[in-house]
Amino acid sequence: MKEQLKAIEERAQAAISSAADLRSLDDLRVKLLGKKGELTAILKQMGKLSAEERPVMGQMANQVRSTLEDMLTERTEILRQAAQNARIQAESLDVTAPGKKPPMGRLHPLQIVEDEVREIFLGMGFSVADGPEVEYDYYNFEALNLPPDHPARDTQDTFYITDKILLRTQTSSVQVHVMEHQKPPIRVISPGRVYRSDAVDATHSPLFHQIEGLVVDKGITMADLKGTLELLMQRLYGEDCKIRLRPHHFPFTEPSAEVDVMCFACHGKGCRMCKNEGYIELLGAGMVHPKVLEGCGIDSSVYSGFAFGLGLERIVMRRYQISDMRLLFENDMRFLEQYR
Ligand code: 2NL
Repeated sequence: MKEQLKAIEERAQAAISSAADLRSLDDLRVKLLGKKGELTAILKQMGKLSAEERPVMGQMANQVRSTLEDMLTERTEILRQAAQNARIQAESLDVTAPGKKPPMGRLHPLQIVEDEVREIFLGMGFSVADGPEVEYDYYNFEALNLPPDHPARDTQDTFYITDKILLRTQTSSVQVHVMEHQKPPIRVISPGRVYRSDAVDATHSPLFHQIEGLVVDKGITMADLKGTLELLMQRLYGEDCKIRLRPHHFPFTEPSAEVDVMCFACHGKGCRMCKNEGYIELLGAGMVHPKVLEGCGIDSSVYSGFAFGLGLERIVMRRYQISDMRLLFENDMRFLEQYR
């Protein structure tokens, strides 16, 4: 029995000092000292001993028990300390580590160029007018000298909601509202979304963006129109940029012109980019038709004005050399991230 106790103590010592964590130490405590433990099993055999031997063995068993308890306590303390150190290590915070950058949003290329055009016109004394995208037929067509049977009102091009209400096909409608409410002098631009029933391809989208401009005052001439647009293009494309006006027809202006910009790739000489023209068509413009002025309550014998309309997508595509309009609407971050 003495030897058994000695053996238990030795095995326990080895097991306790090699216990790797608090849980295995707890298992050991039960195995050694528990009701079904090794030491208890020996104490149960005490009955077989003689009266002289019993107290000696009893004392020895108690000594072993208290040695084991001390060893367990000591090891528990060591392991608890180690666990705490590990946790402190794991939870420690390096306050000098560089921060994580939050992902920053950025402006869409359409917005970048729209803002630029706004700034250019604000600098020339224009204000910005806003209006509804769902519009009465009257403001989108009729007030602009497009009577009900005019081919430009073809249902193929226009999203009608009822026969009197539609999605605006141009932002001229906004300027008609301005002319109804404001006496000349008028200097406004109206940027915004417009809608046409076009199939999607590299140069068409049923939703696109337009910036229209309108100036009405005494003595406004075609020279004001040309000077204003030339300044716009020089600001957008460089000081050496030239423009060219070609006769055209719009129902809402007379005379009307298509405005070409000198090709920035070849400076007018002719190249692949401009299909050997030297110039690239960019917008439409003209002197506001007297009928349009009169319809808005402006006396056309006193006042005259010019107006123009440009497609924002076209300007953006030219600026950044983007060949497919769909890229502007797909919202692929890998594409959009390139522009600032
Ligand atoms: C184009 C270019 C244009 C206008 C828009 C306009 C607005 C009012 C009165 C007269 Cl309120 N005109 N806008 C003028 C000329 C051209 O847009 O290619 N349109 C089909």
